[in-house]
Amino acid sequence: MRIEKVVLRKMRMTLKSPFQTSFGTQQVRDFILTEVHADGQVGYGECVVFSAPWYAEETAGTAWHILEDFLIPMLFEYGEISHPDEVYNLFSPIRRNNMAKSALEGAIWDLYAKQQNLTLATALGGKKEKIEVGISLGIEENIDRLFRNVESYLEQGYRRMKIKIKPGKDLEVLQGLRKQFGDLPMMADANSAYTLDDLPIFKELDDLNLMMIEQPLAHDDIIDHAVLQKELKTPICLDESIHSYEDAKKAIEMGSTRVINIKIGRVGGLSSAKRIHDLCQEKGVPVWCGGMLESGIGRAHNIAITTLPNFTLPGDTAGSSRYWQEDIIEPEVKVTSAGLIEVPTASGIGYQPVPELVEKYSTAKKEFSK
Ligand code: OSB
Ligand code: MG
Repeated sequence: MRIEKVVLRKMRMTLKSPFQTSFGTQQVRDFILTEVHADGQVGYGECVVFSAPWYAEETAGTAWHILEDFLIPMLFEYGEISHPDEVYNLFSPIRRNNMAKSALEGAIWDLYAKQQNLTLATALGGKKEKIEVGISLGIEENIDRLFRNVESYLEQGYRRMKIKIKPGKDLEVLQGLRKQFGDLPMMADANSAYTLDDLPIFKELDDLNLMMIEQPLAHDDIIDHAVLQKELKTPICLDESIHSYEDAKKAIEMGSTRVINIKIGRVGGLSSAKRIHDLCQEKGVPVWCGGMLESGIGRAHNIAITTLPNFTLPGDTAGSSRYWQEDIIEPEVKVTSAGLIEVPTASGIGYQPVPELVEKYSTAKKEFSK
């Protein structure tokens, strides 16, 4: 395929309720949608940036700049793409900026799958018809609200709860949930809020039979995580520390992580996500798909990658209604009462963006032609 046109859209959507992590609270989601056009077909991608560089260094502003001034010109310069795997290498002279890269690469994967008349899941090599999902619950100032959230999402079918923690909102909260909800599959995500000085807290968390503790220490660390992992029976799962195949390889070899959260945007696209998946499978490290509070477009990509066989743990890809009053795709992503999402069977990402809704939530649009 030869990409003839790229469309970027700045999007602004508002979450149903504020989402609090150890690094801050957000309710307004500023992100970018990408379209790539070739041979009369369109592929869609989502750039999963936030408005501020708290989770990662990229923002909606930096990603737009990198897309407009570097990646899109490189793509037009390149010419014929025979397989989307080529795009990761094409973009490799640009350091990091993985979410910007992934937004274009994902759209190219969608377009490629549509041209082959395959679902994106099948094009990636996935075989599952249903995927198992969990839900990520933010920190709540009012603890009763968190308990009510857990109860209500359990009723809706979600079978695994991820609870955000930060110093002062950790042990007591999780002990309370354990007491109230018994052996519910539960894990914690610290988003880098702790240091090795907090070992006593981790020792106590270690008695709660958590599925894993996600990114307890610094976002750029793999050494201290290895030290901490040796002290714990609970697996550590890295999120923020893993940006590439090489990062995953080093963290596994160091013993810093026993599970990896794969986010397509954080690792620079679907091809990279797939390589990390394959490496983890080879090393006996289970993976799951993380979330970035995506719209339906990004969510559809997450569903597709989760069909690969080593995504053996439920991910954070909850249904559209957990986030949005109205999602921008048709049909919405639905979670069954058994905590499953049925993988769509239409070609490409398998969901259609609704033009009026995409328009409604767009704050800017720019077209680029070769
Ligand atoms: O650490 O996984 C994370 C949301 C924003 C930034 C970072 C994270 C998260 C989540 C929510 O945990 C995942 C989701 O529901 O999309
Ligand atoms: Mg995380």
